[in-house]
Amino acid sequence: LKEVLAQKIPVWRDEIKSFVKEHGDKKIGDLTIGHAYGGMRGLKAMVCDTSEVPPDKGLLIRNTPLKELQHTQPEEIFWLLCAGEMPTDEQLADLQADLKARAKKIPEYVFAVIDAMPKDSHPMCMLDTGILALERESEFRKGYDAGMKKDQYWEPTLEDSLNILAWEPIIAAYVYRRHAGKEPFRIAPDDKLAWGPNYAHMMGFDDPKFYDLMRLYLVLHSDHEGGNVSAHTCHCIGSALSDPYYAVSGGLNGLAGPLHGLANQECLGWLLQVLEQFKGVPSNEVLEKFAWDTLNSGKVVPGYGHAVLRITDPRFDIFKEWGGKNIPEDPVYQLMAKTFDVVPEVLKQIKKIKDPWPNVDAASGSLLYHFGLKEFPYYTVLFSVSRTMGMCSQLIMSRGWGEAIERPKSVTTAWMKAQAAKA
Ligand code: CMX
Repeated sequence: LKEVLAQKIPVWRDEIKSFVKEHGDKKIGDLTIGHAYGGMRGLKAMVCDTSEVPPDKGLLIRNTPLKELQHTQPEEIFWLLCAGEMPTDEQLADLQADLKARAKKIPEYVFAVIDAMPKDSHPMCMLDTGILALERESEFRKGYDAGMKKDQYWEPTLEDSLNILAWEPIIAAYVYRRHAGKEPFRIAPDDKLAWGPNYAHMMGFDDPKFYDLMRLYLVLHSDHEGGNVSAHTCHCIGSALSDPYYAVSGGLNGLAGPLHGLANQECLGWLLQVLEQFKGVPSNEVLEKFAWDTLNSGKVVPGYGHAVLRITDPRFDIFKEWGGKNIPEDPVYQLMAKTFDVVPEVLKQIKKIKDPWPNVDAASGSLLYHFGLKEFPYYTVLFSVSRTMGMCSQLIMSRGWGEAIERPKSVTTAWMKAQAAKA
């Protein structure tokens, strides 16, 4: 991968530099007071080449629709995110062997750091702390301290990223077993398994169907362009030339929010509450009333809506299809599928909601639950392991073309009011 990027990155860098030199003063949009107070929604003010999310199409990874990538391995997706093309079989085997070799070198102190935390600390906090603790290993920081040139920044960023990707499933599996009180807390990796199935194995799951679900889960959550909270946070921290351990850990802290990655835990809770209250899958009418009750109590219906998408999330479709093939009789799966018929029609009646359709989180939890992964607070950790591929590939790209430190200008409400009066 490093050899491929060494060919491509200088070309991309030159292209971007001359593009910005020639067109840097051209206007690409208008900025309103609403943007500044409204979470900068839709504002085109950052660049991400690894993936994009057209509101009417959903995720494209390097221009390829996700549905065309659903049978791949996550390692292939990481390659695609970084290099812009799929690896050959030989390149894939090389990356997989590299990750396995790195996994063997995980520093032992990370487990002691996690062991110092109470067992009921949130799994996301344990994971983020583990990644942050490993910052001592950063090749980027060592290179920077030794006076590395700007053109070389991407190389140790790749090196750190590969170590993080090799080590994170081991830490995440340890967090799972420790948090759930399943001894032994550590299960050795199986060298015969690929990255995704190996993670499942280290968590203690060895059903081939679950291996496949984990593979799919890690593919589907890998990236979602640059402006979402986790990617943007990681990008912002990285722009200060903080190394990937700082940046990824920071991004994951953003993923831990209930409006972002934590929604998958909340969504499954919502489905189980329905099953418990109605002693099984209720009728459409009952489900509709339950959705209205949720909304009228001031809560969101988790798993529905999106800041960018305006269609059913293709990741939801892919998971739903996988469930239909593999676990069609499961009641939680059946309820999840039924909510798809009911909830959008309810949300469409609320004018302010721009997207009434399900996002990825509406489906994932029900599938995990079927296989016995019932510890909801853990679900965002799975999301994190996958999203690390996106965050790291975005960091490698940014360091590759020498992106500037982020520094938007904030203004006061008094300034905004003065602007409004002038306009
Ligand atoms: N249930 C109830 N209200 C909803 C809603 C839902 N599922 N989706 C949006 N709304 C509300 C918003 O809370 C907002 O209300 P206020 O103006 O009173 O604050 C209003 O509708 C307009 O929101 P929007 O412009 O359509 O959507 P946003 O970009 O503001 O928010 C999101 C997007 C995902 C946070 C929101 O749809 C939501 O809270 N959904 C439920 C949680 C969820 O599934 N999150 C996971 C998203 C996937 C991810 O990024 O990880």
